[in-house]
Amino acid sequence: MRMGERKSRASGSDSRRVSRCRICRDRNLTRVIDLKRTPLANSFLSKPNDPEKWFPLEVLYCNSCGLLQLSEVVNPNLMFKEYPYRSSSSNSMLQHFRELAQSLSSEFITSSKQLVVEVGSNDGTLLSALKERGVRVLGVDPAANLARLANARGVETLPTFFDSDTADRIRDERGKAQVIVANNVLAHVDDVHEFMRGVSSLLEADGILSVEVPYAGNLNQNVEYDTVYHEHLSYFSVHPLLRLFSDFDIRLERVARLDVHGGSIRVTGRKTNKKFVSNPFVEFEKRCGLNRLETYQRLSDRIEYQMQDLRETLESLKSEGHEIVGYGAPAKSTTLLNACKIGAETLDYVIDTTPEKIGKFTPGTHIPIFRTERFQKEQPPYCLMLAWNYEKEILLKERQYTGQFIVPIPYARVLSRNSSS
Ligand code: DWN
Repeated sequence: MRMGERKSRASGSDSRRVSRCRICRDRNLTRVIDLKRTPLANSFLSKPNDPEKWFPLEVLYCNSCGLLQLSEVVNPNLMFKEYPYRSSSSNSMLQHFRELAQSLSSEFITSSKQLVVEVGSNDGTLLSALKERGVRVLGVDPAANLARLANARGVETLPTFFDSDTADRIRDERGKAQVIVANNVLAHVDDVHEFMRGVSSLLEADGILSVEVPYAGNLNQNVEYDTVYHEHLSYFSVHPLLRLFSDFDIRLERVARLDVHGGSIRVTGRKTNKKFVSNPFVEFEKRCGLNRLETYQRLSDRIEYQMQDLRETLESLKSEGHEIVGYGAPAKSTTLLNACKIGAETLDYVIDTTPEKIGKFTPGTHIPIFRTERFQKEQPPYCLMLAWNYEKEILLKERQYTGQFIVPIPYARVLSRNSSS
């Protein structure tokens, strides 16, 4: 039992063990990362002693197609039916989606009759920007709370998971889609073949699929172990994606590296029955060793070192009597805090801007979450930047902060006062 895991253990129906690779179906899977049992990343508690479910958090490497994937698949109904994460929760992501709307509409949409469908459309941030450009849009998102937010802002959103049935219903009622967007969604999908069957069925003959996923290259390069949590079933590199796309007549045409979420890739594919060619990115990944088991076995050792280093950094500050708080309550902080065994004995509180998180307690570690204003008023001497992927935005926003930020990834750094790292 882990610290805090005094509550109900998950019942069998809440999850299943993986025995075959999600993409190539091979059984030759090797465990490369083990972050032990953790609670669900976005299961914030109303009261600190509310029951919570814990699950193993292990990453497997497929020795056949190279996909990194979790060993345990948690029932998506436990994670996505009410969802506390909003795409609009940072200026960085608002700007990111405005730019994406501009590029999608200018490059792929030639008529207001053409349809853009976003799977995992969240609160409608991207589709709202596309709609402002006169694009016909439709959202699909299983989170009832987010679908309500999107519909209230005029972005029609179906509150359901995406699969071939949903795709056929959309096609029959509204016609085929010229563009399907899936940002930070494919990594969350267990049956990716069913997902791609729906994409292929819904897309026009020359339709475009635009997918953003956290990149396994960044996970490896920056030791981003906290981006491993139960919502993220897969950790993609281009090589396995190329194979998945081609299995469903989607030719991968472009790979772009993005800074968002600790480093992501945007892969753009076009539906076609033409012959496929490999992508130069696959050669880049071979040079980086992303297609080799030993790369991720080494990553596991680097993760253990970084977690210990962070623990020691915080313990040293606490032993000197300093107060430390947390900045942001991202999903990734659930992994970081629970895997590193950092709890309320270390962080006095965490702050966040998300209405659904304020007043709640962090999963597993039960640290209270307050508004940012408390941090700005109290000016605690140290602040662990749990939302480290927004370092620049936070440092700019908190330039009046008189204390010192501690940035945990890629390694524990204590920033000097009023400085960028
Ligand atoms: O895949 C996913 C990624 C894309 O988004 C989802 N499964 C879940 C979610 O992951 P996350 O929660 O780690 O995402 P963020 O965007 O890193 O979360 C940042 C958190 O920090 C939010 O709760 C908002 C908060 N925040 C804040 O309190 N003050 C963020 C900024 C920039 C701030 O100034």
